[in-house]
Amino acid sequence: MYQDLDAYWMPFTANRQFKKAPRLLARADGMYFWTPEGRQVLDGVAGLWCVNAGHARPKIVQAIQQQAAELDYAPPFQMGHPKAFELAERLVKITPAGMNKVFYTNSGSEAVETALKMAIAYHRVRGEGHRTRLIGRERGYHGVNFGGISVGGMVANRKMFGTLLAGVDHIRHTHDPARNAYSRGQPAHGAEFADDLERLIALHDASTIAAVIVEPVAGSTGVLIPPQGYLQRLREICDKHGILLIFDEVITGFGRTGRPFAAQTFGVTPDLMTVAKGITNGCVPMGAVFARQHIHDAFMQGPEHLIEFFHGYTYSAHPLACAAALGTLDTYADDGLLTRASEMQAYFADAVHSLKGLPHVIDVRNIGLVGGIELAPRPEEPAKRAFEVFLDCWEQGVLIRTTGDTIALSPPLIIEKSHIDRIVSTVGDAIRRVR
Ligand code: PXG
Ligand code: PLP
Repeated sequence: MYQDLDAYWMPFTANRQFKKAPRLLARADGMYFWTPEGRQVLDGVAGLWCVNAGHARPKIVQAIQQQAAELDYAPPFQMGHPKAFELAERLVKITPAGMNKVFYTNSGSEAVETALKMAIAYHRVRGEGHRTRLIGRERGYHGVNFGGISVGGMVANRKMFGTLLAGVDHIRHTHDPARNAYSRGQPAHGAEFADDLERLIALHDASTIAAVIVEPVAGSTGVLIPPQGYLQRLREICDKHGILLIFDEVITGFGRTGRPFAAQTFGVTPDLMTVAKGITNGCVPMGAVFARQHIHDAFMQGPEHLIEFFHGYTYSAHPLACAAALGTLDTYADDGLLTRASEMQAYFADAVHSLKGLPHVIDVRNIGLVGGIELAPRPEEPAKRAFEVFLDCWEQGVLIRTTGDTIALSPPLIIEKSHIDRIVSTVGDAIRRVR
């Protein structure tokens, strides 16, 4: 095995800790990873919320292999290739009604930048160039580029990086454990948190605001489920004031909450939607923005030989990504995976809520195949207790994720009840073992 770990500066990783005791993955199939030594590890987090159909699915593998041999690259500016168009047509068959335009990116972070620029430019092409402000939410995660960290609400991701984007403000988050601890599915209390948007509109005036961006379910900041009625109320306020609503569905997209998109699960349609991760089952980097027809159409004016939207990436609609995405949609359809979370969620909810009452557990949250188990932080050592649970589970052969002192579970959607039992019992044992 190759042992020199020095040169690689790892992303979102405790580099020194990792290099003292590396955790390497060498192979994957179905619900499992294997380490270079051949130890089997059950995947409780779909890689990083992305491998929704499980690992090494044949149709995806073959699609990528064939595409590499047939057309390795095609420039995306002023040129196209057939699979980019085929994929867009397939995607808009599963998006919420009316969201029928697709703009490709290579990651969730790029999808967010694209959606924010689209929103500001949309108002400008309609003669409302004064609408430039962007509103995010506390505890939001929208990737790591400057727009995304500006509208995001994770302090650690923002504080090191200067003044960020100007003209951004944030509504309050929806986490309310005093009223909502141990809710199954959507919490009962907190629709009124959406009214915080009215406060910002009163402060800045609606005519200055381009868009509001939220995750329907906040994943990275600890699995925060929207209170009943909250997203509906956000939608109403945006409509009243001519503000675009952007759902960041990078985690919730492609079946995670029981429908293809969380917009459908919660019955609220945004104007723009960002996706990534599950679009290719994590196999080739890809993201996208879905736009409503009227957003796209607003740009389609002026002389026809001129570019309408000055934006795009060298690798937008990369042939390997498009092929992987088509193989992924086939696999999701073959196995009914875009609705499988709704079939499994009652069993999954019972399992994660069985952890209530264990030492240090202060809340359990769930929706679809997402679970959050929040631990009390150890005094003076925030995040350490959950990280020790993560390490303990790894030793026991189960991969989980932690963010702060919350354990996040987001298994591949092919999961069976026996896997759920194994993941939750391993997490429970680990929680009992850490102090
Ligand atoms: N928006 C949301 C809602 C996300 O969850 C991004 C944007 C950025 O996507 P890219 O592809 O640029 O990473 C994400 C990514 C975690 C975790 O542990 C979650 C993400 C990324 C890394 C870790 O919860 N989500
Ligand atoms: N930097 C330079 C110097 C470039 O020429 C380009 C693209 O042509 C980029 C950055 C952007 O790269 P990408 O399109 O892969 O995002």
